[in-house]
Amino acid sequence: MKKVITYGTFDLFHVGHLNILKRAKALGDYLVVAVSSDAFNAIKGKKCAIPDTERMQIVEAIKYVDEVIPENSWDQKIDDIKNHDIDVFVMGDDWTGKFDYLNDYCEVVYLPRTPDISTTQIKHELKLK
Ligand code: C2G
Repeated sequence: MKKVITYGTFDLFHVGHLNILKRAKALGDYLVVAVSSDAFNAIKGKKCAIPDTERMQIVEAIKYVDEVIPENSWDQKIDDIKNHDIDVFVMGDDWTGKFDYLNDYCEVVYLPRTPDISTTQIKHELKLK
Protein backbone atom coordinates (compact mmCIF):
# COMPACT_ATOMS: atom_id res chain seq x y z
CA MET A 1 0.00 0.00 0.00
CA LYS A 2 1.44 3.35 -1.13
CA LYS A 3 1.01 5.96 1.63
CA VAL A 4 0.94 9.71 0.99
CA ILE A 5 1.16 12.59 3.50
CA THR A 6 0.49 16.30 3.21
CA TYR A 7 0.38 19.20 5.70
CA GLY A 8 -1.67 22.34 6.00
CA THR A 9 -3.85 24.72 7.95
CA PHE A 10 -6.96 24.22 5.77
CA ASP A 11 -8.64 27.31 7.22
CA LEU A 12 -11.96 28.30 5.54
CA PHE A 13 -11.71 25.09 3.47
CA HIS A 14 -11.83 25.91 -0.25
CA VAL A 15 -11.39 24.28 -3.64
CA GLY A 16 -7.62 24.86 -3.60
CA HIS A 17 -7.46 22.63 -0.52
CA LEU A 18 -9.79 20.09 -2.12
CA ASN A 19 -7.69 19.93 -5.30
CA ILE A 20 -4.42 19.27 -3.51
CA LEU A 21 -6.02 16.54 -1.36
CA LYS A 22 -7.58 14.93 -4.45
CA ARG A 23 -4.27 15.01 -6.34
CA ALA A 24 -2.25 13.87 -3.32
CA LYS A 25 -4.52 10.85 -2.91
CA ALA A 26 -4.14 10.04 -6.62
CA LEU A 27 -0.41 9.53 -5.99
CA GLY A 28 -1.04 6.51 -3.73
CA ASP A 29 -3.62 4.38 -1.93
CA TYR A 30 -3.82 6.02 1.50
CA LEU A 31 -3.65 9.73 2.39
CA VAL A 32 -2.61 11.06 5.80
CA VAL A 33 -3.24 14.79 6.35
CA ALA A 34 -1.49 16.68 9.14
CA VAL A 35 -3.64 19.68 10.09
CA SER A 36 -1.92 22.58 11.84
CA SER A 37 -3.03 23.08 15.44
CA ASP A 38 -4.01 26.60 16.55
CA ALA A 39 -0.88 26.65 18.73
CA PHE A 40 1.32 25.81 15.73
CA ASN A 41 -0.44 28.39 13.57
CA ALA A 42 0.43 30.99 16.21
CA ILE A 43 4.09 29.99 15.64
CA LYS A 44 3.48 30.27 11.86
CA GLY A 45 2.07 33.74 12.53
CA LYS A 46 -1.31 32.63 11.13
CA LYS A 47 -4.55 33.54 12.89
CA CYS A 48 -7.24 31.03 11.90
CA ALA A 49 -10.92 31.89 11.40
CA ILE A 50 -11.84 28.26 12.20
CA PRO A 51 -10.52 26.42 15.29
CA ASP A 52 -8.24 23.39 14.80
CA THR A 53 -10.80 20.84 16.02
CA GLU A 54 -13.28 21.95 13.34
CA ARG A 55 -10.62 22.21 10.63
CA MET A 56 -9.63 18.61 11.43
CA GLN A 57 -13.26 17.41 11.33
CA ILE A 58 -13.79 19.01 7.91
CA VAL A 59 -10.60 17.51 6.44
CA GLU A 60 -11.49 14.10 7.95
CA ALA A 61 -14.84 14.23 6.08
CA ILE A 62 -13.18 14.65 2.68
CA LYS A 63 -13.47 11.39 0.73
CA TYR A 64 -9.81 11.51 -0.43
CA VAL A 65 -8.56 11.60 3.18
CA ASP A 66 -7.91 8.37 5.09
CA GLU A 67 -6.38 9.73 8.30
CA VAL A 68 -5.91 13.09 10.00
CA ILE A 69 -3.14 13.86 12.50
CA PRO A 70 -2.29 17.15 14.25
CA GLU A 71 0.65 19.25 13.08
CA ASN A 72 2.19 20.83 16.17
CA SER A 73 5.68 21.80 14.99
CA TRP A 74 7.87 22.37 11.93
CA ASP A 75 10.09 19.44 12.74
CA GLN A 76 7.69 16.53 13.14
CA LYS A 77 7.72 15.56 9.45
CA ILE A 78 10.59 13.03 9.58
CA ASP A 79 8.99 11.25 12.55
CA ASP A 80 5.58 11.33 10.84
CA ILE A 81 7.06 9.82 7.67
CA LYS A 82 8.75 7.06 9.69
CA ASN A 83 5.88 6.38 12.10
CA HIS A 84 3.24 6.29 9.36
CA ASP A 85 5.43 4.41 6.86
CA ILE A 86 4.95 7.18 4.27
CA ASP A 87 6.13 6.74 0.64
CA VAL A 88 5.24 10.18 -0.78
CA PHE A 89 5.27 13.68 0.78
CA VAL A 90 3.15 16.23 -1.13
CA MET A 91 2.85 20.02 -0.82
CA GLY A 92 1.66 22.86 -3.06
CA ASP A 93 4.42 24.47 -5.09
CA ASP A 94 4.44 27.61 -2.94
CA TRP A 95 6.63 25.33 -0.81
CA THR A 96 8.91 24.20 -3.65
CA GLY A 97 12.37 23.36 -2.31
CA LYS A 98 11.48 23.91 1.35
CA PHE A 99 11.06 20.22 2.14
CA ASP A 100 13.69 18.67 -0.18
CA TYR A 101 15.51 17.37 2.93
CA LEU A 102 12.69 14.82 3.20
CA ASN A 103 14.02 13.16 0.01
CA ASP A 104 16.20 11.02 2.29
CA TYR A 105 13.03 9.45 3.72
CA CYS A 106 10.43 9.43 0.93
CA GLU A 107 9.52 10.85 -2.46
CA VAL A 108 8.87 14.64 -2.30
CA VAL A 109 6.28 16.06 -4.73
CA TYR A 110 5.27 19.71 -5.15
CA LEU A 111 1.99 20.22 -7.02
CA PRO A 112 0.88 23.45 -8.72
CA ARG A 113 -1.39 25.58 -6.53
CA THR A 114 -4.99 26.17 -7.64
CA PRO A 115 -5.04 29.71 -9.07
CA ASP A 116 -7.20 32.59 -7.80
CA ILE A 117 -8.25 31.14 -4.45
CA SER A 118 -6.74 31.42 -0.99
CA THR A 119 -7.85 31.74 2.60
CA THR A 120 -6.34 35.23 2.70
CA GLN A 121 -8.37 36.26 -0.38
CA ILE A 122 -11.59 34.91 1.15
CA LYS A 123 -10.95 36.81 4.41
CA HIS A 124 -10.21 39.99 2.43
CA GLU A 125 -13.37 39.69 0.34
CA LEU A 126 -15.49 39.09 3.47
CA LYS A 127 -14.03 42.26 5.05
CA LEU A 128 -15.09 44.26 1.99
CA LYS A 129 -18.76 43.15 2.27
N1 C2G B 1 -3.03 25.16 -1.72
C1 C2G B 1 -3.19 25.01 -3.09
N2 C2G B 1 -3.85 25.95 -3.79
C2 C2G B 1 -4.37 27.05 -3.18
C3 C2G B 1 -4.22 27.20 -1.79
C4 C2G B 1 -3.55 26.24 -1.06
O1 C2G B 1 -2.72 24.01 -3.68
N3 C2G B 1 -5.02 27.97 -3.92
C5 C2G B 1 -2.30 24.12 -0.99
C6 C2G B 1 -1.04 24.65 -0.32
O2 C2G B 1 0.02 24.72 -1.27
C7 C2G B 1 -0.79 23.60 0.75
C8 C2G B 1 -2.23 23.16 1.12
O3 C2G B 1 -3.10 23.62 0.06
O4 C2G B 1 -0.09 22.48 0.20
C9 C2G B 1 -2.69 23.75 2.43
O5 C2G B 1 -2.56 25.16 2.33
P1 C2G B 1 -2.61 26.02 3.71
O6 C2G B 1 -3.79 25.58 4.49
O7 C2G B 1 -2.41 27.45 3.35
O8 C2G B 1 -1.34 25.43 4.47
P2 C2G B 1 0.03 26.20 4.82
O9 C2G B 1 -0.25 27.38 5.63
O10 C2G B 1 0.78 26.31 3.54
O11 C2G B 1 0.70 25.15 5.82
O12 C2G B 1 4.17 22.38 7.42
C10 C2G B 1 3.52 22.88 6.28
C11 C2G B 1 2.41 23.83 6.66
O13 C2G B 1 1.52 23.26 7.58
C12 C2G B 1 1.66 24.24 5.40
